Amino acid sequence: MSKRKNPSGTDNLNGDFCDFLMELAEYEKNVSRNIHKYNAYRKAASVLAALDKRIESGDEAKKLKGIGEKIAKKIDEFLQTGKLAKLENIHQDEEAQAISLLTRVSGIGPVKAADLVRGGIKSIEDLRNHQNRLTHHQLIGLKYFEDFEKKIPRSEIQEIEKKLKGYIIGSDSQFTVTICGSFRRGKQESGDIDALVTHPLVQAPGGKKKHNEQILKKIVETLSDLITDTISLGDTKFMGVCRLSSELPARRLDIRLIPSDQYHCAVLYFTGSDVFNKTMRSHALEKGFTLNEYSLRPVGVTGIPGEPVPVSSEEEIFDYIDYPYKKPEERNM
Ligand code: 8DG
Ligand code: CA
Ligand code: CA
Repeated sequence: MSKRKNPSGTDNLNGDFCDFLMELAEYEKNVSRNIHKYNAYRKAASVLAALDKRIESGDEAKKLKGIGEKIAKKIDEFLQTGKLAKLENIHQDEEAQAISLLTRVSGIGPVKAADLVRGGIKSIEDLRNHQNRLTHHQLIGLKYFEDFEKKIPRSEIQEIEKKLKGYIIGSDSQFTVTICGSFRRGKQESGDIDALVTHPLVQAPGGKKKHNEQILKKIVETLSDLITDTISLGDTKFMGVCRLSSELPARRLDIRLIPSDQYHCAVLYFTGSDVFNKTMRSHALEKGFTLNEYSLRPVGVTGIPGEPVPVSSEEEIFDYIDYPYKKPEERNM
């Protein structure tokens, strides 16, 4: 059995089920483009990963919230045969395999991947021979394909964090910098680096875009030691590539510039996990609030959201909606 850990750090006794559910989820997202099935498989995997006992049958699994008839049947099939016919078929399907492969390139989504495969472009080598079909982002994804597949060790992100804070806060002590994503949830490895930055002078959306654009541009300039490529640079978001040293792989880095009054909602949102976010958002709705990456707003009887409530910490958001506070490390659903 797989030695995967579950979110609380103990062995995931259902790791093999989670593995096939996550593989099915990726297939639904990238090949079928069925986001509902994608979410259903991921939800089921997250429920099974959190269990402290091994599931022995589909019927037993079906009693859990988030697992229905179809997934229960797959669990039975897997228990009886050790595999899944559906996955075996997918593995034999050359076109599905090619689409899955191409979506691993940063910037290539399911639609573009299907389009390329239809045009006979099915491998990384094919991409290298047809670079005229790729956008700037996709070209960078291709250039660093091998590097971006490598997970980033926590210790390396800690180094990058030190540098980011040193340069940014060194340029102006009123900046606040938080690395969110799986890093903030305490993971030992991450796929990329999600940095959030705020400053009292950052304008709210609808405010002066040019002003924010200048702030973000200056931030990126102070990081020239670290940043090797820019994918895109706007008034709220930098997407690019950073590298600590020439011996280490290049890493994907996003920097988002957030107005102060939206900072805690943004930190909460970009800390994730996205399954956790979904759970918290639906809890908020039950309590009469709508929660997103920008704000927490009460929803009146008319169903129209009111003005954002003032938020001065992450804990306050939990308080408002009567949700027991969860530390970032407890949000790995
Ligand atoms: P990883 O990079 O180590 O693979 O994991 P991650 O840090 O949890 O995932 P991410 O894709 O970098 O996204 C960062 C957080 O952003 C995620 O934990 C929750 C939030 N988020 C959502 N939905 C989405 C979405 O559709 N796209 C992105 N980029 N982020 C999202 O809740
Ligand atoms: Ca991340
Ligand atoms: Ca990210």
